[in-house]
Amino acid sequence: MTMEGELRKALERGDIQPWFQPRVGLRNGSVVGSEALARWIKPDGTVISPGEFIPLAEETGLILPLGEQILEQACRRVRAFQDAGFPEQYVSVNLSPRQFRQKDLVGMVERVLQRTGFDSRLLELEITESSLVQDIDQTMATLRRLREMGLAVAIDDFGTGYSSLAYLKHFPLGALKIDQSFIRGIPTDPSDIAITTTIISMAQSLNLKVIAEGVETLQQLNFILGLRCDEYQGYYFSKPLPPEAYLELLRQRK
Ligand code: G
Ligand code: G
Ligand code: MN
Ligand code: NA
Repeated sequence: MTMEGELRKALERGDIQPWFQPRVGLRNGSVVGSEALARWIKPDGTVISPGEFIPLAEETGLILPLGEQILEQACRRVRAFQDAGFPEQYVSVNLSPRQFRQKDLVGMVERVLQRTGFDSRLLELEITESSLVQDIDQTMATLRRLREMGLAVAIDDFGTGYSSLAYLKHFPLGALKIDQSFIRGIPTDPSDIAITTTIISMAQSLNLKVIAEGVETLQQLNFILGLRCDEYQGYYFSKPLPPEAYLELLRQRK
């Protein structure tokens, strides 16, 4: 079977599922929520990472049904975490540019929230800078409607794209996620230090939440702790986890 055929079948069987990487609040070190990251679980248990199937899903248009399925599964799973005694757990879900521009994105999100009974204030959508700048008027309209529904939109991989800083002022956004490439050079690379420091202070001035991605060492964690960054995620704390393991982690830290 072609890879596309296999992907279609996996989608029908529900073999593509979200795993969850903890997001840790820097104020008190608690796990405040997670980023949902898609995994293709083959019938033999092999786990395929999104880098290997998201690009194909994008090319073939399968990203639209796949994206809806991941969003719905993420809301169902996190709703279960909430019901299990963690009522404030939120989740952040990635949207590729094609998903962000899909006709009726807002309606799709609304229907998923209804089907799952998920609180819109606990859902964040991650888009990249390239999604923001493709059609400014449409972007503004979509962001406004999402904001009215109570959702937050975060800019993912911030600092690696080409968006104008002026957009940050005009678009109703919720958060910036500092790209892991900048965190990697901390605490030794002077450019990465300057960029990270600047992004955090700019986010504060614009009243945006700021999240450091790809934190792998204690030195990196200590550096951002000194900068009043809001949250971090990365292998230093945890890799993305299957839902059962994520819930277990929440329970152990309670
Ligand atoms: O989990 P991992 O680090 O392998 O993810 C690799 C890439 O795949 C990242 O850029 C991530 O944003 C993207 N990705 C992961 N899950 C999803 C998803 O559910 N939808 C979309 N559109 N992209 C995803
Ligand atoms: O593009 P996006 O930021 O959505 O992708 C997140 C990706 O980064 C996921 O594939 C996730 O598995 C990966 N990731 C998360 N934390 C770390 C980390 O500390 N180090 C590295 N190298 N990758 C990470
Ligand atoms: Mn992301
Ligand atoms: Na990112």
